Amino acid sequence: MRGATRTAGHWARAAVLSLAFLLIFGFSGGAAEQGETASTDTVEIWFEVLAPIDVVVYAALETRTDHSGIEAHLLKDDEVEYSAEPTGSDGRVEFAGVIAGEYTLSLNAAGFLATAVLDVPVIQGAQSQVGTEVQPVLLVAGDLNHNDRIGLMDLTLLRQRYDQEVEGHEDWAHYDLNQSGRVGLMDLTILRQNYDKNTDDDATYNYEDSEPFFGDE
Ligand SMILES: [Ca+2]
Ligand SMILES: [Ca+2]
Repeated sequence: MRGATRTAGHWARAAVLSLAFLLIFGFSGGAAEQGETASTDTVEIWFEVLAPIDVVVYAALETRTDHSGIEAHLLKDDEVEYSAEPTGSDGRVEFAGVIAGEYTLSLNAAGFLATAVLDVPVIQGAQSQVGTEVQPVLLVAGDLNHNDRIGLMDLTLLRQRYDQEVEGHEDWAHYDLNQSGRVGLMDLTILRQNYDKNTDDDATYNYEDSEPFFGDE
């Protein structure tokens, strides 16, 4: 699988595909014994119905031009079903071989509000997409302690490192919200602008209701 780790969903898909091969093989074998040619129409239909589906996501980190390191998961009933590789600088995520259904897309990055897109449909025979290159799902900057709210704790943490270079400090490098190499006035300004924002009210979207989560590609 490209871009995703093997989870329960992967093994379920593998089981379904194995069953499909058995059915196709059984059908063809039975036809051959009776001196007939196996129907290629039937084989094509099976492959179309069971073809793996890709889900493509475009995400972006507010205030940054490099959107690396966003972790993306597809959840069902609060359980992680698929995990993608963290994004590269373009913020693109790809889940491969997803079974049809409705999922919650979860996006996380250090220093940003945890973000969710609810009710993402994954439909047989179509590529699902969340966000576009032009309008990616934006992660809100400033949740330094990752407690789903931008507030006094984050402000306090930023002030503790104010006017310091981040090089060599992996544990708090994400306080540098604009990736300037230093925790400073711009980071403080960004955090203040987003003060009081939280995941429930400001970073939880419903695919059915919200643009730009419909893909147009
Ligand atoms: Ca916080
Ligand atoms: Ca900075």
